[in-house]
Amino acid sequence: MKVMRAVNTKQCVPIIYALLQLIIFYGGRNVVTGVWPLPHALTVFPERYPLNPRTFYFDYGRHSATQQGCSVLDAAFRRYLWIIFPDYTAENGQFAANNSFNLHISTDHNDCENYPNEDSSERYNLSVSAGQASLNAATVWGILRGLETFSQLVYQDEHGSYFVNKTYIEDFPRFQFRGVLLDTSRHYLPVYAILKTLDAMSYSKFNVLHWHIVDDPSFPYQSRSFPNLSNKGAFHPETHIYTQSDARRVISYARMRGIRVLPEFDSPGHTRSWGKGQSDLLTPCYKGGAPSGAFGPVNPALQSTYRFMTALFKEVSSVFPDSYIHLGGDEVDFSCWRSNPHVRVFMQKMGFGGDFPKLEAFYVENLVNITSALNKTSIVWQDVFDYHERRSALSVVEVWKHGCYLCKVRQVTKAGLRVILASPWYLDLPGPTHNWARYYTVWPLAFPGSEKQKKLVIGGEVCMWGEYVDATNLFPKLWPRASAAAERLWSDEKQTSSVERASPRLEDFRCKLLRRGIQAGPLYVGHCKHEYQ
Ligand code: CP6
Repeated sequence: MKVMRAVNTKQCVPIIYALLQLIIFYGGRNVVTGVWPLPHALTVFPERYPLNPRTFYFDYGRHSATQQGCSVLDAAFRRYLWIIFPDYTAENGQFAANNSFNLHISTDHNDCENYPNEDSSERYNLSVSAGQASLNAATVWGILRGLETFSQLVYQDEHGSYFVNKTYIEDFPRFQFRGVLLDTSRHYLPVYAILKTLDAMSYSKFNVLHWHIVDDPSFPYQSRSFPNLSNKGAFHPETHIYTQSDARRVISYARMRGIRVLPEFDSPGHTRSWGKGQSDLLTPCYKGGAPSGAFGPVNPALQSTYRFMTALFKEVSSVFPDSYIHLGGDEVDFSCWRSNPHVRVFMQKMGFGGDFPKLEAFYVENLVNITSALNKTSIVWQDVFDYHERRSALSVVEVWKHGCYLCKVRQVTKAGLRVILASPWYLDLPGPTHNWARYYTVWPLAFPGSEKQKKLVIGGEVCMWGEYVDATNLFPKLWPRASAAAERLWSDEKQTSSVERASPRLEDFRCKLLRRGIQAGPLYVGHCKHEYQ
């Protein structure tokens, strides 16, 4: 069965949207209010089909490039069976349906054993009709997104019977990079909390976990080449670390959900914990002509620093398969460098004079070269862009500072560099104004610039910095507010510009998260049919 006619999306969108509103409005209680994030083209018809969990099957189409044995999809079928039929056990339930229902999967490529990457297509078409549905995509990653959508279309009536409406969907992400930053240095997050976050991310179609794994307070990454970094630098050398096998587990769990894992080893600032297990790495600060006993950023004046970084990043790039690596480069305090006579002599020798931003730029450029020799694309925080004179040496810049962040996006794209936007999505910050609507009403491309510039905005990321966050409050802080950003990054902006229209859909989605075991926080007064147990 042919899945979708060719649709001129631009023309049909308002009509489809009006139709959808109508159906939601008149459909009554039994019609599910929707999919989050909103698909680009979605038509839900009033006809509904009963589903019976005992006779519901996933199968691979005859012409599909992937067939049974595809690790990513076989595992996804098992997961989604439980998600689609949450209270199903073999004994319970009177189900309205006797007929079977088949969800046919078909992909153009066989990429079951690959990792998702920056170019992976996540586009899919889904068509639900009597007794069957067809889900087609170029890649397995598109199928994963489509399975998530299908799972959100299924609902139960007051007797617990399952239904899905006749539906056509054509869907694809607006931005290719849709990330969540987790900070495991300010507080250690147990591996299970990271895995559960990956589950929740897949429900909102996020596709990048930015793992801010080390920072000033602790160094939980257990390095094979430099075991003292975590032996001395972690909060606890055995219980508060991530072994290589922990990291591999996170990466593999993420892959199964179409999520990339992008590690950040932030330097030269934010590295206090590194100094505990690696002597002569940090800059000794001076006071009154003598070392004060305090240490500052990584010492950029020593050859040994670059030898160490080369070995560390070589190891890191063998553990983390993603082609991106985050080098940090933010918030470097120059006072310690300034106090150190050896650093000043080095600067004279290099012709930097007293220009400390030049020294930082020199340091970061060395790291960029180290990582590009390892075939990695480096991301840096915007500070590096601001300091750098040779901006062409950089590739991806993450904009994080407040104020006119779109001015910065404009400036970075004008320099021909790619941008990830984080400024409007700091979810760790408290306050009554930090409600979901604040994260929803962000317009990443609302800056004056050419089409070429707009294309350089590859996406955005919600940041969950860890100062006030650990496994006790991570989930209600992240969800469902991160989902507001997820819709901004996935869906068409014109169709999703209204907070009022989004509100009941997000309420509904939050209840779905609870049903799936994610402790998503309440948005406002109300209740869910199935509250968190
Ligand atoms: N840690 C690191 C942080 C922050 C940054 N880098 C940060 C700065 C300001 C705010 C929130 C977080 N905690 N390593 C800046 C990118 Cl408001």
